[in-house]
Amino acid sequence: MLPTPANRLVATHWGLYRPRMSGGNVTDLDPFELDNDPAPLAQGIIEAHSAPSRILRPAVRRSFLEAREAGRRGPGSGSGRGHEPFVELPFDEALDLAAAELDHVRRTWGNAAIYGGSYGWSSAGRFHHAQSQVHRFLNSIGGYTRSIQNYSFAAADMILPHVIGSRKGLIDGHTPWPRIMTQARLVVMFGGTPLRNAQVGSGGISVHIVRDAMELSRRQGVRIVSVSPMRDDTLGDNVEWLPIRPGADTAMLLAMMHVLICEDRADLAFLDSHTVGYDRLGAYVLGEEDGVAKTPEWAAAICGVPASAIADLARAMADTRSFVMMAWSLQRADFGEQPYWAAIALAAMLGQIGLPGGGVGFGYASANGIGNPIPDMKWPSLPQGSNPVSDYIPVARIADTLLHPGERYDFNGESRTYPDLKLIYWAGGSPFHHHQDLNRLRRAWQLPETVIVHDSWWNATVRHADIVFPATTTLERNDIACSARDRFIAASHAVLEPAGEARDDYAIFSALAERLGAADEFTQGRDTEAWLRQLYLNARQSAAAIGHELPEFERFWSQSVAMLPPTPPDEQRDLLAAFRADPQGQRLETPSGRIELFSERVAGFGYDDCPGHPAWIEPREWLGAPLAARYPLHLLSTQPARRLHSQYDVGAHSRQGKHHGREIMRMNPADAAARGLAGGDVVRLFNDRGACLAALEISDELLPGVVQLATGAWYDPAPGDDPQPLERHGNPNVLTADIGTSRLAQGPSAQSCLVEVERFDGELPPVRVFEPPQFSSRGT
Ligand SMILES: Nc1nc2c(c(=O)[nH]1)N[C@H]1C(S)=C(S)[C@@H](COP(=O)(O)OP(=O)(O)OC[C@H]3O[C@@H](n4cnc5c(=O)[nH]c(N)nc54)[C@H](O)[C@@H]3O)O[C@H]1N2
Ligand SMILES: Nc1nc2c(c(=O)[nH]1)N[C@H]1C(S)=C(S)[C@@H](COP(=O)(O)OP(=O)(O)OC[C@H]3O[C@@H](n4cnc5c(=O)[nH]c(N)nc54)[C@H](O)[C@@H]3O)O[C@H]1N2
Ligand SMILES: [Mo]
Repeated sequence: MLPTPANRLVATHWGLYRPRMSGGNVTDLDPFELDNDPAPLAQGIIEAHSAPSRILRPAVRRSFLEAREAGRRGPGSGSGRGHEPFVELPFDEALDLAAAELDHVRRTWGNAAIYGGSYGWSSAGRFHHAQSQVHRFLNSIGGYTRSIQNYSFAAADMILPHVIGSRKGLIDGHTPWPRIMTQARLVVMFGGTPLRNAQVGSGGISVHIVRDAMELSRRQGVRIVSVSPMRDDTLGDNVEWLPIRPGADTAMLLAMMHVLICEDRADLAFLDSHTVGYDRLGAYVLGEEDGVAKTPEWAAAICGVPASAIADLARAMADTRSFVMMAWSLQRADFGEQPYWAAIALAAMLGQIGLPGGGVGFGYASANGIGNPIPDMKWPSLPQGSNPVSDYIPVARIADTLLHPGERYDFNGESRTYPDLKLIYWAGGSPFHHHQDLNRLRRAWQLPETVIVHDSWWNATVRHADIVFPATTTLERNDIACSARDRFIAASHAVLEPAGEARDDYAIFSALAERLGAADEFTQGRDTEAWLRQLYLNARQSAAAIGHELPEFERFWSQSVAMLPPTPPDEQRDLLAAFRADPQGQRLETPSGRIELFSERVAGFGYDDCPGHPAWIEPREWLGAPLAARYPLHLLSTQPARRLHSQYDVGAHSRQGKHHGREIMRMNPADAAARGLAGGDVVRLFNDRGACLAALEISDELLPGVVQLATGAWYDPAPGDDPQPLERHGNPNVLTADIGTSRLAQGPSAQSCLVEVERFDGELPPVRVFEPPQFSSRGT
């Protein structure tokens, strides 16, 4: 299977690239011809291929290996995960050991004791998608405890079905960008539209669309208001910035509703025919429920946006075709369900939901492809089989589960029990990147008997494993890429030999399945090429079902990409337009069939942290909290501009964005002056949960009181047994809190985080995480 050299392609989550080759090496990755706003993220992956931190051979944590060789169970008697050297093993021996661990656990405690949620973005490519591979494998050997939801929008995921009966407007079904920018006159963006985030789209990207959409808004003279603690979230001369205190948007939204109600601007006809609960929510907004009228003055004191600006914006939205956009970040916070519910309620009161280019939608720049007018087609993915184990945990409750097995917790109206997990299997994700309160996770992570990880680099998660398998990267294997939010299918060609002894996840799982008597079920007798042909056949059939012909496999493979046409303007649909046109015939899947501004069901759960209507509930951590007396800065751990999460942090593109080898933290000049800090200083961020270093950039793009430190610097704790070691590299998750958004969603709440910052005057400790770990031979 060989394409002509000029047609070679490599697919990533941030775009398609043409590799330039010389002497068997990749020297450059040129962006795909049709993409006029390509992401520069790709360059890092060439260097990372052979970085010193590449995992070259299977390896086992030393005291774990000693314990097993002596016939002992448990996690080993050494200093613990994340602290010990590794012993490299021949591949077959490591496979035998991993298979024995899986077999022991399933026989002794049952498959439910295996945690295989394995949350994470993996790489683009439908076949070598590591999370699908690990799920398919664990299903083939009897199942596993899974996770539900994601870290991106768990709170929204749970609240939206109660409010509009589905997740439309969150992950799909959005009113397309071109409709908004040609039909609406005013777009209010809570959380802006940071182009840095729109570089990325899960599964891959043919063309980047957000810059074009913003350009269209400028040409059309659309008024854009960005409500955000950060000015440079959105750029353009048609953009006005309304700085807002983080975590306080719900107060502002409620005050806008107050204006609509008191000035008779609420669309009572729409509220009457398409919603329930306006009376209950209205009573709360007017203060009839709790004696507090949610006036613009009330909100201004909370959120910092002037009362007149709040009122004017509400009036302007009522006077013209308007659209409410909200970034996913707002709900990764304490009570993150509330701003989402409030945004829908505001749009409903405006009566614009389902009108051309009007209404509401979420995450428009949180990823490329949201609001992309693409044909409605189901792209193929690797079948995962079925899981005989029914138990699951909400994804962000992993540390709680490990620390509190058997304890009860509330979740979306249910009372559930945390399972007792003995073995953790992770491939394609990095909990020591994505989880909050890493010092707590590190404690919890010591408890299970066995941790098995596949990855390509010695990042923090791998360093906290017992058995490590070296996985190939995108550059080293053939695959097929496509994305639910795009209209391409691409070949991703192997262009390099695997580093060291690295194998595809599929090969590793096939070998384990063989040892565990599940080879046929896992592989179905197919090799990689047979799977790629099968996946492609599925795509061809889906395309044919909607009237599009994709080329046969050989031609596709050599031409490397096939695209479906975009949806023509007259076939593009607005979110909930069908429901607007026919609220009886197109009932929503809520109990009332309508948009629920008050939900009897949610109210019935009796949660004070998520009542029956959108409400202002003071976050545990925000600038108005008592804790702000000690930790007066609100930390926003945004997505990183120079990488995808922690991926390719080892590469040059990401490392060029650091200073003194540390991640850069931005801070307003007033806050820097008050602390005697200068740009370029190495600073220490700290709170009661931990501390990390970062390099200071002073910037008036940020509201005073707010600091920004992107996620994804590989977690690099100082050695030793301090339960809160200094993190040397700039990883915000040593500072964030590991508390569910509410009992309803139990989502991650990373954005609600207070810190203090001081200059770091000590001797600067080196960042060690890009070096391989310490290796030892058996018994030394
Ligand atoms: N403080 C804070 N924390 C956050 C967030 C935040 O806003 N603030 N955001 C959260 C969000 S939205 C998300 S989605 C998560 C992201 O969290 P993750 O998705 O876990 O982060 P990644 O760095 O993408 O981790 C993917 C891992 O898989 C590995 N990998 C890639 N391809 C392969 C492969 O083919 N095989 C194998 N075996 N491994 C592979 C990569 O090397 C990497 O280590 O982070 C969350 N964490
Ligand atoms: N380059 C790059 N792009 C990415 C990713 C990546 O790792 N790298 N990750 C992808 C993933 S998995 C996801 S889920 C998305 C996440 O996408 P988002 O959740 O939208 O991303 P964030 O960067 O956390 O936040 C976006 C903006 O919201 C604003 N904001 C934060 N808190 C508040 C608040 O309380 N109120 C208001 N009004 N605004 C606030 C901040 O100013 C911030 O710049 O990004 C995706 N895009
Ligand atoms: Mo995400």
